Amino acid sequence: MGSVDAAKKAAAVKAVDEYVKNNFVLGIGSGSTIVYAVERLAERVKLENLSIVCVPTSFQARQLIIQHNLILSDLERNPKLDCAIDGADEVDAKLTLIKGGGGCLTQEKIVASCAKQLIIVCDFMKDSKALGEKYKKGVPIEVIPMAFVPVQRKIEEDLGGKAELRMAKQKAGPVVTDNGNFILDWIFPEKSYDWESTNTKIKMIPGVVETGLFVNMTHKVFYGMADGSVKEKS
Ligand code: ABF
Repeated sequence: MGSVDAAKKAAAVKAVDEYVKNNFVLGIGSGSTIVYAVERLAERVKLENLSIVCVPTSFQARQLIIQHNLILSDLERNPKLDCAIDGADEVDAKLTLIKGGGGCLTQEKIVASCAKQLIIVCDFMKDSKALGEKYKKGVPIEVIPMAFVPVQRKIEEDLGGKAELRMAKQKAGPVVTDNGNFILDWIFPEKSYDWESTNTKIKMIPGVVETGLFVNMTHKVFYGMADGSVKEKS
């Protein structure tokens, strides 16, 4: 296992060990780090005979829950979560996140908004002073397909930069989310932003479903470090 994967695993294990308690309803995020979190969760459920109900944020998360024989639920049955554990593409000094590199930002934000605490697990490469410093692919924005061109134009005219339609591998067509929508990746031009108001501006554009900016939502971040230790920020 490489040092980045070991870092992801260390962060995920620590977060699950510190935050998951018996009888929790738990949001399960998406991405590669969350795989380690679900593995640890399954281990603890077995060893400690825990009763944990899991609400997925994506098709991937749902598959992980099923593969590990964990209890699968949804927001209809469990609209209130004790905790959500998820990954991130970048975390700034105020714990504002860019999420959605994997295209599941809308479900991830909905699940996080239903949780008492959003716990982020990631490797040291996601830790930055200002968004854009580490993650170069921009802010993911989920849009209704018929609106992608007007949304692109409004973002570029009002906020500057470039809002690129995310394409599938080999440019076979646009990436389609689990909700049947497209994703624009907004490459933003400035070095520093008021992310709360920027997020609101983007969300007000008709056709925008959700943004990958998570502002004031994070309770704690576990960063796995290259030396195997884990740094925590809240
Ligand atoms: C999801 O997975 C995201 O919102 C983010 O795009 C990504 C992080 O993945 P990884 O853990 O693979 O870095 O949580």
